[in-house]
Amino acid sequence: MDQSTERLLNKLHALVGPAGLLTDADAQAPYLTDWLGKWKGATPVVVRPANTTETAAVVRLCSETRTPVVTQGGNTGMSGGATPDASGAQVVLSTTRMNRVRAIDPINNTLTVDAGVILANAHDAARSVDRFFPLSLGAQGSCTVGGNVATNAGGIAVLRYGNMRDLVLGLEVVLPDGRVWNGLRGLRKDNTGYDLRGLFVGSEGTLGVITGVVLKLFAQPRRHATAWVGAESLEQLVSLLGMVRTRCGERLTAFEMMTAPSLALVMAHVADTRAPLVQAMPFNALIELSDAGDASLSELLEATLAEAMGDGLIVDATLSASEAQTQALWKLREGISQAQVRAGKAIKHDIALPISSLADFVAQAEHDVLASAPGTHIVNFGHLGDGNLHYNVMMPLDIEPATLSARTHQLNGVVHQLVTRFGGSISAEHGVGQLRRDELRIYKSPVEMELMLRIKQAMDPNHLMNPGKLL
Ligand code: FAD
Ligand code: 2HG
Ligand code: ZN
Repeated sequence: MDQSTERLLNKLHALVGPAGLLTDADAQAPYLTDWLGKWKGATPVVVRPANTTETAAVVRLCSETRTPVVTQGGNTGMSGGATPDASGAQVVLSTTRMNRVRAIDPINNTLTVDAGVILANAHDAARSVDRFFPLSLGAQGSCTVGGNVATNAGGIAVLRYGNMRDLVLGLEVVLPDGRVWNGLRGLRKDNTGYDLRGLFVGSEGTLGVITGVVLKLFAQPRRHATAWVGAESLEQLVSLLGMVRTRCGERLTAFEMMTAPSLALVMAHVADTRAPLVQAMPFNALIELSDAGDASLSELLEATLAEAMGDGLIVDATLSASEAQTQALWKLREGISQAQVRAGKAIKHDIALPISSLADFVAQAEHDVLASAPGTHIVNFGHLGDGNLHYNVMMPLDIEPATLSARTHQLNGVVHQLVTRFGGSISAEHGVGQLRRDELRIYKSPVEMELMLRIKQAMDPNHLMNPGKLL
């Protein structure tokens, strides 16, 4: 260890104490790679401040010593945003010790938490006052509220409640020079200038460290109805989405799509999964209604699906009859990421398209991907109700790194050019991180890139906050 690193570690030790520093290689290891095992990095130290004051002191010290900072929450991100680079110069700042619920206000319908609070614990806190926080995703047992803000996370209830951007009322942020911006307001209306809060949503650790969040709460749903349906084509599922929206209104809470290969993959690689009791079909959807009142949702969903079947939109459907059946259906959907990790290397595309273009896009993409890489296995699933597909292409587990890299480059070009032609986005909900950083320049306009770079320059002139990510 050189002298300047040793001095830095001594100063950090004085700021956060021994419980706040990890220097041992084994203890650091989980912080130096991502959930997918795709990126690996190095760091002189993982710092784990206990509160905003300590975070501010750490960031100020890093600013004075020109030390780059990589903020990390639950480390479940899918774009490599929380992994330091291999230089060994970047300090990892983990928010996981900042895990207090600060305040709950059931009259204002707000929950104020430290940024390191795990999403599932925010759900529990809301439930403790008979309220509901709706952001819901497969990683909710590990991801943090701060990470959800920093990536503008989406998940399965966006079509009803919006993504994280719509669910955050206020933020507290440690700025790159160590000052604290206290924007922890629980207001639905506040037209006092530029939307600073909005700037930090989706900023992926490049503009500051989020330390506190005010979340919007909703009425706790009391009734649920869940169904699995099978259809011949994606056009039919898109029409069904329109019909369910019209018939069921805002009670429609989730509309998730899985192709037959996605379903086969999860059943082959995730324990205790079995096919739903419907005919095997090329396109399947998991639909959920929920309501805070007493309406009988099962009857409503059953009648809607019977009409859809009568119209020839779906071939078969089953309504969940118990909580256990509902969990089993959701396990099929939420196990797909894990199944992909076990089955091979996935070349991932987290894309958004206008819902009206989804079916044409998928037909064309299948043609183009198979023409470019014959025999390839496409795993296509996602949040149909948001026009968000996880359009992943599987490669074998033992593929050579150079071959994987060439294939990734080739297929990213094929899929993303088509996404652009259809007016879509190359990153719907997982963020840019390292994964899409270089492609961003191709698919965003020069004006957008320049505006983002100027904001970065104004807020972080020394480029110390998560360098090498997003921009
Ligand atoms: P991390 O992975 O630790 O960090 C992600 C980014 O945020 C990094 O750039 C990091 O620097 C930055 N960051 C983290 N905390 C802070 C902070 N306090 N201040 C500033 N910057 C910060 N995502 C979805 O949107 N929808 C899904 O349905 C979904 N499903 C998933 C399912 C599985 C099984 C897994 C593993 C992931 C899934 N994800 C999904 C991706 C991931 O869970 C989300 O991106 C989540 O929001 C990341 O939170 P985190 O705390 O783990 O952040
Ligand atoms: C999901 O919707 C996540 O399950 C992960 O966003 C998607 O693994 C993926 O590609
Ligand atoms: Zn998703």
